Amino acid sequence: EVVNTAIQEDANAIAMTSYQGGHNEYFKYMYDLLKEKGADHIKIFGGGGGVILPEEIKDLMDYGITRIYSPDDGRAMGLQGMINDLVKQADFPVGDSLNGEAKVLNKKDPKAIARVISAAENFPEVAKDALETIHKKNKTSKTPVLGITGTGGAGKSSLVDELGRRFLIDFPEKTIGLISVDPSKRKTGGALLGDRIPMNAINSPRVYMRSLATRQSNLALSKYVSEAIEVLKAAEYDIIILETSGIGQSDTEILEHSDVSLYVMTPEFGAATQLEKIDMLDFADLVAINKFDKRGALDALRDVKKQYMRNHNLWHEDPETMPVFGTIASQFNDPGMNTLYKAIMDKIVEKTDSDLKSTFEISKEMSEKIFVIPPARTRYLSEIAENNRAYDKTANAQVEVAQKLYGIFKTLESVVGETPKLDKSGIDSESVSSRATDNKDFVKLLIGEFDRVKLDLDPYNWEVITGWDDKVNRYKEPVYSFKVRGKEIKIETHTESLSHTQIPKVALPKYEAWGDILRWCLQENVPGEFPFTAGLYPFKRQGEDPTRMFAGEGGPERTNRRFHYVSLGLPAKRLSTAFDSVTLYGNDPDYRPDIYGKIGNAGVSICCLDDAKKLYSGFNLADPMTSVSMTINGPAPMLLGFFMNAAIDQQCELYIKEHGLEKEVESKIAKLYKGKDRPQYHGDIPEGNDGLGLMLLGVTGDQVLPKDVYEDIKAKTISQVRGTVQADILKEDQAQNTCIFSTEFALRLMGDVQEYFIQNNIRNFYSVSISGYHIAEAGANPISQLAFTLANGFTYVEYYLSRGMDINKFGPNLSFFFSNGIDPEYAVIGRVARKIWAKALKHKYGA
Ligand code: B12
Repeated sequence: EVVNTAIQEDANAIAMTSYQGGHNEYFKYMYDLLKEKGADHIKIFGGGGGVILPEEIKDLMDYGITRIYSPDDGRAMGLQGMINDLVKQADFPVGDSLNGEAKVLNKKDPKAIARVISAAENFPEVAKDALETIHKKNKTSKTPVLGITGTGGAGKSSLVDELGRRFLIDFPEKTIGLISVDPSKRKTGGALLGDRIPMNAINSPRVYMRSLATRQSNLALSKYVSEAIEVLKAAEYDIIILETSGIGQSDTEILEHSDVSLYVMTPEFGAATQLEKIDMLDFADLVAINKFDKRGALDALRDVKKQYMRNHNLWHEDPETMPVFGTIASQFNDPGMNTLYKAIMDKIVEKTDSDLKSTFEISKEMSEKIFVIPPARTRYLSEIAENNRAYDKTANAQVEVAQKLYGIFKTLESVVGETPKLDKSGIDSESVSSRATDNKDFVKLLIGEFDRVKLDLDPYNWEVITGWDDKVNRYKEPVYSFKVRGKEIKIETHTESLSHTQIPKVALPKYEAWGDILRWCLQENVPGEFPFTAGLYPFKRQGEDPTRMFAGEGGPERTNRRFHYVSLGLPAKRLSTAFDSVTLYGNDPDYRPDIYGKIGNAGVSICCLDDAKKLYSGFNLADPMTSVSMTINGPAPMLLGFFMNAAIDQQCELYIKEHGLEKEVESKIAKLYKGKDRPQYHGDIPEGNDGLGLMLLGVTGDQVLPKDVYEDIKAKTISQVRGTVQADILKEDQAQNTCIFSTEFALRLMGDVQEYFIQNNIRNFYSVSISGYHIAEAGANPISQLAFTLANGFTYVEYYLSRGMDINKFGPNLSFFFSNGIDPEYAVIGRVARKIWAKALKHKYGA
């Protein structure tokens, strides 16, 4: 893809960052491919921080890579210095000589096409003869040109991509030539030819695309556009699409170059009178109102249709028949895009001699955005901020009340000479009045005042105040017991120091005033109690260190050996799995030279169930002391499927052994395999691995056990497994980029997984690890890291709620993961996160 792009664009150089390993193979393959395609004049520049070692840099540069920049280069030259160095070596005009390319254009060799266009652009004198031949040849050309223009940011490139995709499906044999023109900046003369970025359909041998810069100010088209079109006509493409940069009045220039024209705008054109100023509404054959999901889209559609009628003197026609279409190009199989595509093709057939009669089938639906978050809920982040501020405000007001009550209480104590008794309703007035002698009236007044003020105190907060001493005492007891998911857990509250001093694990503040106590309980509190500032559970888990055994390199056996090595003899196995980039991007670790070097590099390669079985073999995945985390996102549902099935098949294996069914099962497997080789664990089984999970390599439990037995084992296993799958697709979009599906589709998959978790009682496994780490590594400070991460978490909450899931059912399956650093804010990142999350979940979402 990279090499083809560079050739089509007649690029001078490719600049590439490679951090994932496999750079030696990758860069050399790129070089070889360029050479093979006769394009080794294209220079390759690269970088990859410390990942590319100095001796590798030398080796790559000896091979022919122009320059690999190292971190030392970064330090010595600075980023700008490196860019300047790259540009200096790559900035020369191409196309200074032609060698008969014009004569072979109809072979559609991208290199020849690209070169003739460059010559026309950079060396008109050199290209003169070739262009003359081309012009002569084109006199009989019937290739239609579709011109597309419109306002900047209207989504033209995505729309062109969607039109191209439909064309390629509609006409399985036909080809597209595409020219995209981007504006040159007047100040620097440079242009970012970025129209390719949103295009996916063009990665087809039936498409040639070339970007051009306008090279002149205030104009939508490059001077050389007509020559580029001529070149593509001579190359005998079946349709030519010309997309322009769209800057105001010069839009109409496109009409000179096109047979059919399309104007692309958005609903946000301002007042209807603004439409008077759009020249293209006089001339365009068709109009698309893209981003039709924006507010006011239907009004815009009506206004533009009316304007079109006015401009074209179609007063007596039905407005509905005007060629104005609402589209959402960013949406898969958008009905509006389908209608637009069909209308364009019909228009091309009507206006030109081409044989492009479309058989594309369309429905009568209108473009309607399928929202992940319902439009009525888009203010959720503001609502959460309002909710949490309201909580703080109420808390402060309650603290005031509590402090007042404490003042009265202390006064009473002083007047009566004894501490008044407290009960559920307030002060036990009997006990106090009976003691009061000379000051009866005053005491009565105080009690009355106490009762009056107390009306403003939430009964829950009164319990907090009156329960404080008990709470303090509970942490003074030697053992604290609490329940987690119905299981009673007992934990020692103190550790003993060298001098036999008892050090409390949880030390409560020595407050006496009720306001202080209440503030602390409402905003901090002990671990395990709302708002969970100090932690989710009353105490840290015992018998399990808060460490993970992190591994991932090579194939599953190698990583399995490493997992056993790092966890040998430890009671808890907390396996954390890093996958290689091939797995992260959902690719098949096949004989593909572009990914070959990355397989098993900086992560383990897992591409099927058997790989997962080998990876975790010898660890009982259903054991409460085993927990597995998987750093996987794009293909998370698939890898989770591998993991769950590996766990189920382990339990099937234990069942088989327990019931002495080995022979029977072996013969069933032998029958299934009919003498073919079975998958196996390669190499020696390491110390600590008892082979659990390897019996059913190549088959699954349901193939060898009765259905009811298998279903029982499955249901039990998946409700027992412990761990986390990262799966946070929003942060992928924002920071890490291992996206393999659209964000919408990936979110739906996440929702499906969560629904499955609820239906199947999967309580000990987190369906997502909402990740701040990646956001931090992409440049966020601790504050913005937390803000983005929590926002992502709340987005999942809103989305799952919109699918009808119960917050109390999916809430426990959500987990978070943050990055740490040396700024003091990091020291409190978890506390702040828990506090914000808890207040929102409880008070906004009713959890
Ligand atoms: C930040 C980071 C991330 C972030 C990236 C966020 C983002 N949006 O940019 C996140 C968290 C997403 C990430 C993820 C992963 N990462 Co990472 N990551 C890093 C880290 C810490 C810093 C890289 C960086 O940006 N440095 C800052 C840049 C500006 O400096 P530089 O790298 O030194 O580059 C200089 C020059 O080389 C030059 N340069 C670089 N490229 C180019 C290109 C051109 C054309 C030019 C002119 C110059 C140039 O300019 C730079 C300025 O001086 C490195 C470790 C490290 N300290 O290098 C690991 C590291 C690269 N990651 C690594 C790994 C394994 C991963 C994952 C595969 C982990 C996993 N298994 O899930 C994933 C892969 C994600 C993916 N999409 O493929 C490994 C790679 C190991 C290997 N190849 O053997 C590293 C080395 C960490 C490690 N030691 O384990 N990572």
